[in-house]
Amino acid sequence: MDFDELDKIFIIPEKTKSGYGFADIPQPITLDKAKAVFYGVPLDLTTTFGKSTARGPEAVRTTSALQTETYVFDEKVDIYDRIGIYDLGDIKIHRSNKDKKKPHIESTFRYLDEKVSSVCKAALDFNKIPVLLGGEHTVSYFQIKELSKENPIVIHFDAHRDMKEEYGGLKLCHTTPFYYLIKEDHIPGENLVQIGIRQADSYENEVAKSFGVTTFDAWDVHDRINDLLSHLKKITENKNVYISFDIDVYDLPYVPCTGTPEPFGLDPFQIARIIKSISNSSTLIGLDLVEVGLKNNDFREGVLATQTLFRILAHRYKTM
Ligand SMILES: [Mn+2]
Repeated sequence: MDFDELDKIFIIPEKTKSGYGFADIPQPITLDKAKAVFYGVPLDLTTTFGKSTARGPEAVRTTSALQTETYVFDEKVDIYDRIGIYDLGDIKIHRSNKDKKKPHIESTFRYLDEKVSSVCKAALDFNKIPVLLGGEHTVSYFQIKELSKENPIVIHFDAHRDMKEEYGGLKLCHTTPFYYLIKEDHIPGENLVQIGIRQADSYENEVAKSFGVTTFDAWDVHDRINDLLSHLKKITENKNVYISFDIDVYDLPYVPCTGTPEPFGLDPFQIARIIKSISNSSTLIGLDLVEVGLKNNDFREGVLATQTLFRILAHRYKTM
């Protein structure tokens, strides 16, 4: 699999709604020189409450291109001196003009499963890190499934477990990906760490426990962050690491546009400390940042998402 063969599945960044590539800089980075490949999946199909995550890639591209500097202040490094980033664009999603009927959802998911798998395969073949910008959290399922052969520790930042068995009559949807990743044996529950959780039903909590998932809920982060930092450092030593980041892990006032903001959330300093605790001997193999929204021209969430991506990518991993 080659990236050239994938060309036709993408809308190039300049032709997306944003009109910019991620963190556009004067000297363009070639795919050849890039270590991280960005791509957007602007899907908002099964979300039920706030609807705006289809504009996530747009929010991130626009703020990263127009507002944020590429110098990562606390890491004292320019992001491009640490890691080359190439933006592939958005996966084309053919929208049905019918309302959201179930067969449409299923066929869209089948299509995305195939396309996301192809991007991940190409990334692995060429030793690059796929960075998926959502879109609703369902899209993470396709990427993690494909990368699960690398046996990563999966670090999942979220207000929600996303571990329901079904929701509104749907199996795979934005509240269920982690249930199916474990249930279908793509990742062992013991390899999943959920951080910042503060909304789940009792069934999800039981499922997480029976799967052997490690949880540091929002109160654990608030009350005993040092336990989390030392745990993360230890379990990621010499391991492959995958990060799935739902922007709603941040506290409600930080995320004005996401679909299901929750109080009692984390602040950016806590997130930065948690990211820094990942072992330097680990290898980042993939990343997704999902549920970023854009409403009323409010780009605050896009800035936060961009700066979070910069922190994750500027962290020192083994192969960088
Ligand atoms: Mn969430």
